Amino acid sequence: MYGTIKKVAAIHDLSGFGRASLTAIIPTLSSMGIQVCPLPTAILSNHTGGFSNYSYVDLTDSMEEYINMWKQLKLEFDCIYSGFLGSTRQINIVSDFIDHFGKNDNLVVVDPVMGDNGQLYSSYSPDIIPQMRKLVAKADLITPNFTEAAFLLGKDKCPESIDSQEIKAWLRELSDMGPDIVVITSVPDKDIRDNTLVAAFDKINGIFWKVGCKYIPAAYPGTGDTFASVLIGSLLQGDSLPVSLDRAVQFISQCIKASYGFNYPKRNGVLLEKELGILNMPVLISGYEML
Ligand code: PXL
Repeated sequence: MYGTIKKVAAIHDLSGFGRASLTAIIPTLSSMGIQVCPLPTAILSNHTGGFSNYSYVDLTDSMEEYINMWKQLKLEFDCIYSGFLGSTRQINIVSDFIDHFGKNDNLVVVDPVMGDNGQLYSSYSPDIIPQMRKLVAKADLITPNFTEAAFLLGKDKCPESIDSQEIKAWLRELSDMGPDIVVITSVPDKDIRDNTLVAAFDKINGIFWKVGCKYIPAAYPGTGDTFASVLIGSLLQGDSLPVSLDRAVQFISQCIKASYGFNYPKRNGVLLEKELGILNMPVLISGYEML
């Protein structure tokens, strides 16, 4: 028998420095006992969050041949997980990839990576937004941050905070685009002061969830990738959606708290390597609630 390790096809860029995308996703999922098979979208010297310069090799033209080899190898994946794309043209490639490798019993996750703090990332132009909606329609689960959720919903601008009724409407509207599960991260809570939420909607069961944590004034690039990786790893390990959300929020909070006391540039990312061992500790559920 070949073994029972689960496999994730991870469609993201490789950024050499800064602990974002594949350099965060591979160690996180590997630590959770899951094999990551990367399908790189671009190669950068460093991620674009907080660095004004970076080298950039767009891999759009090599992806088709790479995927054809995977088709010849008849690979099968327990999860397809896409994130940062190297060009708008890659939307069609990823969409075809989902058509070929997506099955009834695997999990298709689209993290519609486009921006943060109300702004698009510098490597993207606004024409990514309508294209990304096409990919979202094919996903079982999406994990936009608050800014990306506003972009997908065509909001003129990203509000400063949002109450529970409104965020539920956002979640429902995003699920109407296709996905069964919508998870919005970094939601600034209007109802509780200094609170940041992860808010989620499970369309099949009609349940809204939230996990809150006290706002920490520190934004480290790459935490969205690590968050989605823990969420996916936990779901693949057989945890429920609220437990998986709880584990992902706890892990990111722990990484931020372990990093914040050290005085180094936030753009270097959280001290992931110090914390990965926690992912193998028994799970203590701490804070999920119904929204
Ligand atoms: O973490 C998202 C991300 C992924 N890839 C690249 C990025 C960013 C965020 O800044 O720059 C290249």
